Amino acid sequence: MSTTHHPEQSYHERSLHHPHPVARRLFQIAELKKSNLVISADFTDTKALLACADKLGPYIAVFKTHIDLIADFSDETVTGLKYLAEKHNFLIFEDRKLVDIGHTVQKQYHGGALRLSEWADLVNLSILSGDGIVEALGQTINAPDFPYKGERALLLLAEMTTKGSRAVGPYTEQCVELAPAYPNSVIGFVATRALTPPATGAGDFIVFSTGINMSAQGDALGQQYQTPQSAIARGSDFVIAGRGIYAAADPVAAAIAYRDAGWNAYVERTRQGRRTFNLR
Ligand code: 6AU
Repeated sequence: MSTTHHPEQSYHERSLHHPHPVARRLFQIAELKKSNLVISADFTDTKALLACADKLGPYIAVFKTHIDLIADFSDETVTGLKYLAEKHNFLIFEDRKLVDIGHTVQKQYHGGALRLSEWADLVNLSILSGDGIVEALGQTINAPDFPYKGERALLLLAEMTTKGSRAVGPYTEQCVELAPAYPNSVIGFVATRALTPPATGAGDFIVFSTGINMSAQGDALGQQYQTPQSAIARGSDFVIAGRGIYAAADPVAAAIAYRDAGWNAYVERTRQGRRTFNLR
């Protein structure tokens, strides 16, 4: 492994230079709310999902859903999420992990039972099936008659947090190689660390790190955690926490603590004006 140091910019500066409008909005929200926190709202009914979005909305940059967990998913879910995203100024990230042939994912994403394109600013996908999935979803979100043109973007699931994850090595490297070919759709990665050196404008890939918890090391089913400080120090841009926040005795206090930990770590990193990048 070789470690190099690269100059890097603040969220504000990145919001000015990023070529994709969704990325610019995300950086603006982070800067405005002083938050790089994403709540992973893994609830199973609409009422609990919307209550979480309303209660924690002020402290987060992004609200992450697993919409297929919502047993009573309906128009009310969609309308409520869109209303609260507007009210609290956050983006919505559907953690759908699309992975199939292009023809199928287009239908899973646009229309279908879950209507992801209507309400999810961000959706993630795996490139296990190759480039076709990225090409297909890119075609959908950039089609001239797509109603949310310029308002939707993709994240590549480049690494996973679980013990024994196979999303490593050549798989991760292919995510990094492929992303620059899709500047109109791919804005970043789900990964445990920075995968590319910092860049301005084109080539600025935003890293979302999950597996974030300030008090646990993991769970009984293979999840492995790092702290917000560790993820940000390793070059992550946004930290995703679920049970560490919503299962805490006081979720608002937990959200504030995670937000402050993530933000302070970011301030510290950008104060140094550079971040470490480990090629491996
Ligand atoms: O903080 P937790 O452990 O309660 O929740 C972690 C959330 C869950 C997972 O489905 C998701 O993050 N996740 C992901 C994502 C975001 O794609 C990838 C991964 O490798 N590990 C992981 O936990 O909603």
